Amino acid sequence: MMNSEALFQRAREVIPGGVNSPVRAFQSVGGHPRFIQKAKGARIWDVEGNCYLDFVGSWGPMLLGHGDDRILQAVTEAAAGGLSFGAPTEREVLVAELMTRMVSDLEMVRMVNSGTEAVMSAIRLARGYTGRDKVIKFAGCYHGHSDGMLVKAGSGVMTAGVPDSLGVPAKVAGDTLTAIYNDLNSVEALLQGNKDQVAAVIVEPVAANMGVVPPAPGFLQGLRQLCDQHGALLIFDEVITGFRLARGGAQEYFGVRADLCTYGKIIGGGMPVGAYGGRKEIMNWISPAGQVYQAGTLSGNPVAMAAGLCQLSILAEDDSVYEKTARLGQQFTQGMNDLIQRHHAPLSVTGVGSLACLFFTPGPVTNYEEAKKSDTAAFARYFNGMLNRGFYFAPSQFEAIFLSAAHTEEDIQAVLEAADQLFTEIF
Ligand code: KE4
Repeated sequence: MMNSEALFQRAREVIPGGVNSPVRAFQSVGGHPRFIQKAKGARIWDVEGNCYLDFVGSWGPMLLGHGDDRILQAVTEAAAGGLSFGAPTEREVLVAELMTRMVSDLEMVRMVNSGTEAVMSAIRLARGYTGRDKVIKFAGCYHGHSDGMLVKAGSGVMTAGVPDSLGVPAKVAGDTLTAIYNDLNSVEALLQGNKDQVAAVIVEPVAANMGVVPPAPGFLQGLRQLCDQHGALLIFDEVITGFRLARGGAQEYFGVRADLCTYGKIIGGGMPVGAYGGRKEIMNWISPAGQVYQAGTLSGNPVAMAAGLCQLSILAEDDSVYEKTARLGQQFTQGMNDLIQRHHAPLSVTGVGSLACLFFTPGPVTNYEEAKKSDTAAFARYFNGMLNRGFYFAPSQFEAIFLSAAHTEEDIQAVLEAADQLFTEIF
């Protein structure tokens, strides 16, 4: 098998930028992406056979770790019965029933094939339900690549330094209003200035696409109140936080109810699955029950549903996953804080549960503008130093560290020791 560099050369001839998703391309950290051959537990192996402790976890789906034998068996058994029928199956019902049992207030869900589709559909539903056109999002939050969401977006858009994408018509972008994360006044000003025109406020309950930026105390509760006052729906984009922060996601973790939630990643167990859901009186506006259209050839795909059903069934029963990953998150953030102090390093660390981020700015980082102060060149040196030591982090400052139940305290200790060495070199 060719090595990563040669494969990347070949890939760039036939795939834009050599990757099927921009942030994978290592553009902001230099060098070439590692082409991965296999993964198991908390580890991945590249095509040269190098082993890495993985802190990306496929950007969130791998809460149980890679290649969980129970999920592999579920997928294998499902595949033996055929890959796709384009007709309803029992498994889709089982997944929807399980999700609505795990998340209180979630009464009905529709399966789609990605987080982007889930968000795009939830926004169309909010517009159809309210009869309003405008949507408020937050600078630095990323909600997938549907046109209206590529306005001051985070993740790969932020990494590329292109806050808005070409190809999005001004009249479409014009219906997307941008507020400041953790700033309720900026939301209220937009709602007041667009009276009775805002269909929804969409928020990452923990922003994890500008690095990890936790909601300030009262921020999410404040959004709930503002949406109630102005007749807008509150959409929690839980593509990352859903079933990760808690069984009931961010709604349970923070005790704030959203009107609609979007999901992805974990609910597919590594297979392409997204979903959106909420109260029946809203969801029944979705075709064919209602007049808001949305469809998909592979939605509820039986093999993907088997993977999602298996992972969610494990999470529904096993409290230790949440206890352990939260404890590992604490160990990481506490250990990093100690190192930052000891090295007098101009860094700050954030974390919520099994999500964390090391910002290359002294912080505090509470929003997009503050996150953008990060020294991305220093981050690149850290990233490559870690990669060369066998630790695989997201190749961008503006992403998250994803911990899994397959990581151990020894793994976290090893990362902290490597960071200690690197900080000595860098600072
Ligand atoms: P997908 O269409 O990539 O499945 O989901 C889009 C999406 C929606 N909402 C949130 C909060 C998300 O984080 C995402 C996707 N997350 C990125 C990681 N920052 C996916 C990685 C990538 O784009 O390659």
